Amino acid sequence: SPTYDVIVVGLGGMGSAAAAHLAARGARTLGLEKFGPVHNRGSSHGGSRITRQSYFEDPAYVPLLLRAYELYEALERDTGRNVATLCGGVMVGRPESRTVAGSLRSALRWGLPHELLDAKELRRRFPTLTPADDEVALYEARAGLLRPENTVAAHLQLATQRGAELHFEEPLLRWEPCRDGVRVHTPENAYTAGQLVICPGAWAPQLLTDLGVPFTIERQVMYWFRPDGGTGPFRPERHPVYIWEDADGVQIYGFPAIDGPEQGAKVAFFRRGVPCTPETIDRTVRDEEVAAMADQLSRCLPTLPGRFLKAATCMYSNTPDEHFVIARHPAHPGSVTVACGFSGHGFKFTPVVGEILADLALTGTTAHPIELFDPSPRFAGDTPSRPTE
Ligand code: PYC
Repeated sequence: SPTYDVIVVGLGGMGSAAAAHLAARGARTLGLEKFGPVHNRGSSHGGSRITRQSYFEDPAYVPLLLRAYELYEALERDTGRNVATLCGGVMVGRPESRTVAGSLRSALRWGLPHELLDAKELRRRFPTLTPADDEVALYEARAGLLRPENTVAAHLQLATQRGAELHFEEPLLRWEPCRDGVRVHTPENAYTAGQLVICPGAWAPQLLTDLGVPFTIERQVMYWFRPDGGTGPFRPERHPVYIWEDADGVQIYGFPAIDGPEQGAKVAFFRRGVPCTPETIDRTVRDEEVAAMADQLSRCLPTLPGRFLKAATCMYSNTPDEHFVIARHPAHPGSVTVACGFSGHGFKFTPVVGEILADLALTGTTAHPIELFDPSPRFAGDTPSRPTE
């Protein structure tokens, strides 16, 4: 059976980046993907993702973001594709909210350029935003958006150009350790490799049963609206991306109108989905869901929900603490590396995760700071935070 240095399972955001970085280092790389290239069945579609550096989740993410930004530029240069648009971003809420206080903590800890705006200044700069008087914003000029489909396509393009073999519509059935590494079975063939890199996305509960991480897969909805008065004030030249936390801790996030007036502007709830599985996720979006989003927007971006255009679903793969899992597999530390549990905030890291996975697979270690993502100390005794179907 064919033999490789590394097999990458899953060619979505993370796996496509891993394949590109592995191939760039000269590794004989096979990528296996259950669906076609750049598909919309997982967590790497929907036209836009936020990127930002003043990271409210934890300052430990910041060095990785600084590297990711360098890699967005390299990816654009090497492929000619548009990956990142740094239109600026605001993190809005009460000063003590996780969104504002956490962003400020990271900005100060790492000396990142930022401005604090009070409600009046926020309204003046961005008239579509209507904060309450006790809300503030951290503005970051280098925040912005990524194009997820272009990013995946760019990494697949580089992987292929650099000699990786990519097989689509070829799902992993099972794998087992063998004398020289791992043996991987698909409906088409069996392959052996020294190393296996598993980037399962929402299929983590099925593909990583022995990892000991209680994942919760969540259905999320993205909404596109045409604002009252048109998309003019929402053009990316004048409108930031935003994450907005209300007094109850509910977060929404959204984007400028990046695809012209007909396509409107995208907005969604952040971390507020319902448990699902990739097989049973309900892809239809109900009127009540659209109404709930319009109601949330009426307080903070009242012109946005002028006319509902469309909605789409995707999945988050949550860990109980919402931090990633990127590590050698604790049960197979010599031959298997995993990247999973990105908990709804991973896409912006794809190129640097690709670099880390290539480090781990080829050398067993990485110079990047990934201690936070080690699953071993984190989940002993945990059960899924919410029941899955
Ligand atoms: O990571 O910035 C982010 C994000 C916003 C909404 C979902 N993820």
